[in-house]
Amino acid sequence: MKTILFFPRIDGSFRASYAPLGILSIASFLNANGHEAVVYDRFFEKDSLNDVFEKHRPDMIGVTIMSHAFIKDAITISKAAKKKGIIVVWGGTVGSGIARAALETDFVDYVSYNEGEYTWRDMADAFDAGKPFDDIKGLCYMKNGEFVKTPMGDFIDLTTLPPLDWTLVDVSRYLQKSYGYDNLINIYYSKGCPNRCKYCYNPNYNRSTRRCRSMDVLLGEMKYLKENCNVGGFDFTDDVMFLTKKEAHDFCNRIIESGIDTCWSGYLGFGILNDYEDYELLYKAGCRSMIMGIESGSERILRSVNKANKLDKVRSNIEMSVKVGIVPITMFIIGFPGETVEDLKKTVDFAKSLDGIAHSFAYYVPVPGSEHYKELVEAGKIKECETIDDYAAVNPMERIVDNFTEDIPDIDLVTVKKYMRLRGFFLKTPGEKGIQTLRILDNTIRTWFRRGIRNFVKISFISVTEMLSTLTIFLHPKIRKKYGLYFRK
Ligand code: B12
Ligand code: SF4
Repeated sequence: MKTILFFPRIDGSFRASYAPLGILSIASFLNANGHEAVVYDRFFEKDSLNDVFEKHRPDMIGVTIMSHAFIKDAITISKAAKKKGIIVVWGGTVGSGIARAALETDFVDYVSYNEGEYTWRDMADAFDAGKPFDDIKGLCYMKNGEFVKTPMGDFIDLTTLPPLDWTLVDVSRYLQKSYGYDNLINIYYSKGCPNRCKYCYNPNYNRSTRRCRSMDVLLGEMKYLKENCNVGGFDFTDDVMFLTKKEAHDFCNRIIESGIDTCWSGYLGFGILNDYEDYELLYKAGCRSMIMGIESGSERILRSVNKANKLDKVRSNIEMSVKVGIVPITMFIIGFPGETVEDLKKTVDFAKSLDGIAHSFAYYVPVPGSEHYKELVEAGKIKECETIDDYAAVNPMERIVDNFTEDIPDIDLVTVKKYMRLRGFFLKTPGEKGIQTLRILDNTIRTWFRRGIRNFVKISFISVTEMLSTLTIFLHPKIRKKYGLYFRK
């Protein structure tokens, strides 16, 4: 069977482009199992869909949906494929959760939910053998007007998957600049997380499991990318990189022993590495920055969302990380259900007390499939989207979709977020030559060369508008006073 796996484009997105690991993994697996699959990233490829279908003549296409923002282009791709009589399958983290609405359209035939490798192989085998897809695990489809969801297959033992075939994408397009190092590419070591934070997709999507890839395969890929694709470092997209101190030490020691001279970053949980030597070892193995989800400075909120963070550990882990030269990229979420003004004040105070660190503040958005989402639907606080157009209209994270807090007005949330952004622009973080703004500028200019002048103009416009909009915090002196949103110490 011939397959094209699409990564849809988001018009006007100012986000950096990451390699599409999910569909790259499925394509690598299909090719290793005797089928033919190519990966097509619509952020870059400019050929018309007709030309693409003429060139590859696929029997089936897959579209990944990992954000609502992908839906608009996914519809364009799918409609064009249906006109050619090609079977259309949607998948991905968001795609899995919107199966019914997708299948109620006339341009999606199947939704493959959760991991796609085995499901797609089974579909391809059945297609070649002229058999129906009815009993294939991990599929949703319509039969006689009824929605059918087949049972989920077993989680894949990731150590049995072949290496990602990086020749299926143009690696040079995805190289990023980050804290103190250049030309880094995203890659993954593990999938999932055993924790049960109420706002996260994990307990539902990965059933709170975590699995790792073969370290030999991973090191082989890293070596290949360094030697052949001008890759300077790696950005691990794992939900959480290590569950135990031992795992972290084994990982670092394997990288050191392999002789791959590289730098890397990833997601680090708190309270796992509590000794200074742990951070020294991470640094020795090439770790130069770590994304850390603090989420809230209010212990009450942390407990209410099932987040295991203890604020004393958060502080000491961050301090040790800074001391060895690993840049902490800290994330907070504001506007959790039930959050109060007092909680928000605690979060602002906590963030400010972590000196010299640029924090990322995001608005709380209920993720379909999460515990919170279920609770909010049951409480009648959110109405589930019904049609695919409703889903396409959701704009996660960029604005407040709904306010579920106890007593925090929208304008307070907006002002706090903007303050943190403005504060971050002028910070100089360890490992960087200049202030944060220069790094943002550098990544923006790169889009000129990678995605063309039109995108560059769009992205520059959005970046500048966003930077300027942070200045509106000065129009709200009362809110600044309420939360202490000042720049002097
Ligand atoms: C990298 C990443 C991004 C990149 C995406 C670029 C890219 N090219 O991949 C960027 C930075 C752009 C991004 C942005 C956002 N992201 Co993001 N992102 C991730 C991250 C960290 C890794 C994805 C990945 O590569 N995983 C590894 C691969 C191997 O797994 P996979 O992608 O899940 O693919 C497998 C299956 O899902 C399935 N599958 C996937 N696609 C398809 C397609 C078909 C046809 C089939 C059959 C199967 C299938 O099979 C694959 C192989 O097993 C995930 C978290 C995670 N660890 O997965 C979050 C994640 C997907 N992101 C998430 C979110 C919320 C966002 C944002 C909305 C956040 C924001 N602050 O704005 C934005 C959306 C952007 C926008 N403008 O709307 C959520 C989605 C939650 C949900 N279910 O709704 C996740 C799960 C993070 C989280 N913990 O909440 N993200
Ligand atoms: S938020 Fe992080 S720690 Fe919590 S379940 Fe999700 S991935 Fe795990």
